[in-house]
Amino acid sequence: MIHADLFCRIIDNYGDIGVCWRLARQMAAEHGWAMRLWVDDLAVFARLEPRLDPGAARQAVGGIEVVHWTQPAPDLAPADVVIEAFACDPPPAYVHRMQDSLRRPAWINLEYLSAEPWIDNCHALPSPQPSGLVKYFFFPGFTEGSGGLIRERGLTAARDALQAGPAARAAWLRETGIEPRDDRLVTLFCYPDASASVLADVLAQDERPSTLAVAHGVAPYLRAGERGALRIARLPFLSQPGYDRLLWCADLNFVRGEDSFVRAQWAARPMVWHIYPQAQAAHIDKLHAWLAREPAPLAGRELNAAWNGETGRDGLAQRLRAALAPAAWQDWRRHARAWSDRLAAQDDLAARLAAFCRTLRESRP
Ligand code: TRH
Repeated sequence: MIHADLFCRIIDNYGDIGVCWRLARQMAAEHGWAMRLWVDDLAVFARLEPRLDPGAARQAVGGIEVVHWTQPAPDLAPADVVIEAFACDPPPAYVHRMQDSLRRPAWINLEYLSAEPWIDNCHALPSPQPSGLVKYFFFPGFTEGSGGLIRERGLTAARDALQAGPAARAAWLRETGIEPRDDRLVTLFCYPDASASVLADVLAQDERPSTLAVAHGVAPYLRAGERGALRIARLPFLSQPGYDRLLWCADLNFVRGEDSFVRAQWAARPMVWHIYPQAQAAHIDKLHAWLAREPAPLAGRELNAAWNGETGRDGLAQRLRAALAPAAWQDWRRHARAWSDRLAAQDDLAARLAAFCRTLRESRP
């Protein structure tokens, strides 16, 4: 059995721990790895995983060992595989112990997801360290040449079952506090600078009635209630599987960051991505790299660009109306399914990571 340490430093929000918790569970469940997850902020983690005790230094949750990554760090022997998420640098004393190990661990830096073409050239490259250890880049991505996307076994089948069953859909919506209706369901998870009020205005004036399900803590100025053709519902913070189900139930998903962005692609429904803002507007290149790869109809691509601030509020309203117009909408819907199927035909990230680590371990003494 492979023992792995996965290091997660929570920079902000839920994406860092969201990705790591998902990956830890999948490596254990599908590849039989014994996972130890190091997390520096257990309070944030506990929002995502209510079974977690934020006061415990070490604990087992759902078969995963969770270690509170304090300063100084707990003095633990390195595992066979060491994964640092998003270049978070394992503790120096731990790295010294890696150096001294009889059989040096396979060391992976799990990078941020990007659709940029250079990813394929850098994925799996070695990065020799001053210590003599070698760290390997692992780049999640959309191509066969990248590290792939996190997708649990059985995920798309579970999605298909829910999308094919109106009763199951209605039951799940009720559980989240939304009384199901025969209208357009839009979910909203975005950063504070999104023009969410424009979205609400356009939906309120649209011919077709909509429900806008707003994620916990997002756009607090959008109060629950009805106006025009729009009903606004405020959601509690859902479990990760629960949030997946919500995305599957919806007609259109507004998502953000990294993990919800990937999950919306598995929902196989039209989606709008609010990308995490970076210095020097580096995120705009990333956004366009994804739009160039993901061949959505023009109206969908233009809406994504407008949602990320490339047009003013009027431009956004106009693009929203264009994307929701019946012919454009049907086209976008068909496309979203085809794009999701195309991605799902590739090996998932966990399978690629397991294979990569196997090769690394077999090639060293
Ligand atoms: O929360 P995010 O914005 O996370 C991040 C961080 O900002 C991080 O620093 C940055 O590096 C990264 O994005 C790119 O968005 P993200 O990535 O979508 O993560 C949200 C997680 O929260 C995801 O795992 C889904 C989960 N979630 C729930 O479990 N329940 C909910 O109700 C919602 C709305 C989300």
